Amino acid sequence: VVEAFHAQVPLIVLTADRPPELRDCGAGQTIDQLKLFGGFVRWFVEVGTPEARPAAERWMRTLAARATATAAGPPAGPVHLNFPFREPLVPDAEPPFARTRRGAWTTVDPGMLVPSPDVTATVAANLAGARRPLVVCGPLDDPDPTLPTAVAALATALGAPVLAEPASNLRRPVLLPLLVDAHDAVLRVAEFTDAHPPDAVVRLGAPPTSKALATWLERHDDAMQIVVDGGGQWPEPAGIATTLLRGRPSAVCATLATALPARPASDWAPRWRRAGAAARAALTEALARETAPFEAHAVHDLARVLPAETTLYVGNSMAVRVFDAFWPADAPPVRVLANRGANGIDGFVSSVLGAAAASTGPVVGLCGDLSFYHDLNGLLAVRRHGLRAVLLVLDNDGGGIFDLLPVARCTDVFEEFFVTPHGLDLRPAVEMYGAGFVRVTAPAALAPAVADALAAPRTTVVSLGFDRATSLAAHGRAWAAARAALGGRP
Ligand SMILES: Cc1ncc(C[n+]2csc(CCOP(=O)(O)OP(=O)(O)O)c2C)c(N)n1
Ligand SMILES: [Mg+2]
Repeated sequence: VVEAFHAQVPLIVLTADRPPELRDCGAGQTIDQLKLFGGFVRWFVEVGTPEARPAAERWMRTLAARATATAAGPPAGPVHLNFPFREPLVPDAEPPFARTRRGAWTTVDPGMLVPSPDVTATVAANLAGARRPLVVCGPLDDPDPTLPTAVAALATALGAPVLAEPASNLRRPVLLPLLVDAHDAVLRVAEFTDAHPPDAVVRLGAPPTSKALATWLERHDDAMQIVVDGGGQWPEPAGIATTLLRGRPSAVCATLATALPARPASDWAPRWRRAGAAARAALTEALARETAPFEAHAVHDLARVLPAETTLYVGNSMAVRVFDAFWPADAPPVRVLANRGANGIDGFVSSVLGAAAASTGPVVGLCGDLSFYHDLNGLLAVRRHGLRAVLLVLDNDGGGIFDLLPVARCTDVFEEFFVTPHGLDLRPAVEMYGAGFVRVTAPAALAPAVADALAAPRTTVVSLGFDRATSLAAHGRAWAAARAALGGRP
């Protein structure tokens, strides 16, 4: 519910409850469910005990229509309906009355949020003066098919390079000529970033996954920072936005693009793109030199073997960061999903299998071992609903991400309370649920294992076993290679 609230996923939560007279008086299996999810729902309704009256049915059906419309947004999100029931908790033999009115009781038009013409005109006039503009796209799962073209039109009109992370779902062919590859690696090189300060940034989607990008944008709070928001949210934890433009993102981008005057050719965007290409080539070479596996091998291999129609669900912690840093711009345009609202590591297996239930193409999940373990029970859906997915588990026996934090120096408590290694062999648990299990410990064996899993008739878990210390050192070598390629000091 929390993730759905933050990620603007329409969700209707129906909870069954005791009737009012059994609440708060020692009755078993009864807790206070009123507004149980606090501020994490768009709407809460205590529905009341059912009544066999035509007016009650009208209310129930109107409620269904309204709850659906509220969950659909904008902004989309969870709606919680609490249904108290009295015993005997079984339906009457015959419905009390039958209606002929079918389908949705009330159809709701949410209207369309369009940018105000005078504000976009002002913003466009200000942007017209920008010499060093950027377009930044954070995690976004916007089904609007016109969005990539609109973003491309805006970036072209601005002369701006596009820093679109793979989870923005905007790395579509129309945007590839404008895209900066490996922007996370580029932004780790101070010699480059110091020489390329932006004076205007247009941002779409959730805040960037790359910490290097997020902190660098934060440092430039003197630049015009325009945040485009389609859903009545405030996707701006850094507090640097100069303007928040609300409206359908494609409409906002297209309107701005049209309002911008032609501008002289500049080397600004090509310089970013050349840096990105050099960084990418250096990362790929660095990866090829590693003989022991680490997370980046998994990302690199998925980019090679996944068909374009794949849904790739990326878990939190290192998975989403390494995916962001190592997924190449020319990878297949898979649909990327990630729980980037609350960034929880919980519920991941269920999230992936839920996507598998709703997808026609292959579904692949990429996550850490603790994330996988946290929702092991979610694997029951494989059997129960006959679902097929590939889960690639980055198994470093604990939370590898904490090696990157200052707490890693606190060696007395670090392993036990932060890394929390479990030492488990996941195979028997996975096999208990009827899924296949493959363990890989050499980089060369990974791509064939994933390809086999994609072709297998059942859900398969591919576990990449590697060492946290190896990963840390390999990451260091990869960033050093990218830095050298961009002329940074070692
Ligand atoms: C529900 C939840 N609990 C705790 C956290 C804090 N947390 C963030 S990353 C992480 C470790 C994840 O370990 P793993 O899935 O193995 O990924 P790795 O860091 O090893 O790549 C934890 C506990 C969280 N994000 N969500
Ligand atoms: Mg781990």
